[in-house]
Parts: sequence; C-alpha cells; structure tokens
Amino acid sequence: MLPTYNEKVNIEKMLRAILAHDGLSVVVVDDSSPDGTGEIADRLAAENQGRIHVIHRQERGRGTAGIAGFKYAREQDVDCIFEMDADFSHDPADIPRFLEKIGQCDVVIGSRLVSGSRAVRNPLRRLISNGANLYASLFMGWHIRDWCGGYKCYRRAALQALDFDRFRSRGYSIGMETLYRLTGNGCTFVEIPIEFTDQRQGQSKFGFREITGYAANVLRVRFGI
Ligand SMILES: Nc1nc2c(ncn2[C@@H]2O[C@H](COP(=O)(O)OP(=O)(O)O)[C@@H](O)[C@H]2O)c(=O)[nH]1
Ligand SMILES: [Mg+2]
Repeated sequence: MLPTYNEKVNIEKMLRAILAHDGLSVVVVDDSSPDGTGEIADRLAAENQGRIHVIHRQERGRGTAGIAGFKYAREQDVDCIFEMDADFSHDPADIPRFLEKIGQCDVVIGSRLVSGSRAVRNPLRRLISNGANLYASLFMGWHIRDWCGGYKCYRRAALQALDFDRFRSRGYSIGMETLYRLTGNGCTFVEIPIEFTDQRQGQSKFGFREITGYAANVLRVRFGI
C-alpha cells in the first residue's frame, strides 16, 4: 500500500523496485496529485496488468489514504500487506527481511529505534520523532518502541479484524491507532532495524498543529474520549 502525493520523481522507480520482488502487487493511493503522479501510476498499471492498482481520491490526507488502501488490500487474495512511503525514505530492498519475520508474528515494524537501526534526518525531526515515540509508549505500552514509522508489514487477517470506521484519529496518528487496536486484538509485533532516510529535509508538513493534534489523539485513543 503506497500512499502518494506529488511523487512524480519517485513513483516509477519505486514501483519498479517493489515489483522486482516476486509475488508482490501494489495499490497506489493517490490524492489527485497536481504533479501527475496518479497518471504515471495509471500508465504503469496498464503496463503491469494485475500487479498495480491505483485508487484516485478527491480528498487529501496521509491517514485516510492509508485506510482506503488497507480496505482495498485486505479484500485481495494476499497473505500480508505492506505499507511504505513512496519517497525512498523506506528502502524496497528491505522487503525480504520483513517477509522473513512475518511468519512468526502478526505485524513486522520497520523500526528506527532498535539495535542496528539508522535514521538520517535533521536534529529537529529526530527530537520530534523521539518525543512522539516516548509519549506514545508512556500511554500505550513499551512493547513497541517505534510507534510512528510508516514501514510495516501486516498479516492480512490482522487488518481484516479492524473496524476503521470506528477509529478516533485522523492524520498522522492513524498509524499509531492501528498498532494500538492491533495490540488490543492480541496481535504480536516484531521490530526490525531499518535505515530511514528523511527525503523532505526542512519541508515536511509536520508542524505545530500536527504535534498538538497527535498528542491529543494519543489520549483520545488511549482513554476512549
Ligand atoms: N495519498 C496521500 N499520500 C500522502 C499525503 N501526504 C503524504 N503522502 C504520502 O505519504 C508518504 C509520506 O509522506 P511525507 O510527506 O514524505 O511525510 P514525512 O516523511 O513524514 O515528512 C509519501 O509516500 C507521500 O507521498 C496525502 O495527503 N495523500
Ligand atoms: Mg517522507
């Protein structure tokens, strides 16, 4: 499940790198990117019959795009479902390492906080990300260290058991809420180290509003308010 917004420079290379792995197919969720990412994805879908699906949405948002993609993916005849960013922050070459572990758990988390991980990003984003993870662990548990990453592999059955329509959060915190609901369902997690590269140095949409929204959402999810 590949959410895209203005990924013209990455989408083709990214799709080719993913499809290089046998047995994988992709659903691109594009929110009418003004740069034409959706049309590039359509062309590649036509060239790779059956292996690329494209959802075009009118609404915008990484969180709801992920839900739309998951709802689609979990109806397909697949064993597990990945989510990853399309901007090469997440390396498609890591896919086999996730698949090695998904036989032993319900969710494999590409983690920036376990031994062997590496995260290349500016100090401010590192601080925000570490703070967000500490905060999430404080309220939701220490069984997961990286609550906020976007590179994960789920068993399909785990996602099928979720009622996304009852989720409380929107936006960035949906990933955190997904892990929290899966915890409640008794799912098991394995974190594997990844090398994360922040491709959007200085221009991320992650600002003050996202931080306060995230902090509030953790509490709403945890305490059902
Ligand atoms: N469909 C969709 N994808 C989005 C949206 N915003 C970001 N993305 C995608 O989500 C992934 C992560 O976004 P990015 O801007 O790199 O977030 P950051 O790495 O947390 O700063 C990338 O693949 C983006 O193209 C959105 O509004 N809609
Ligand atoms: Mg990014």
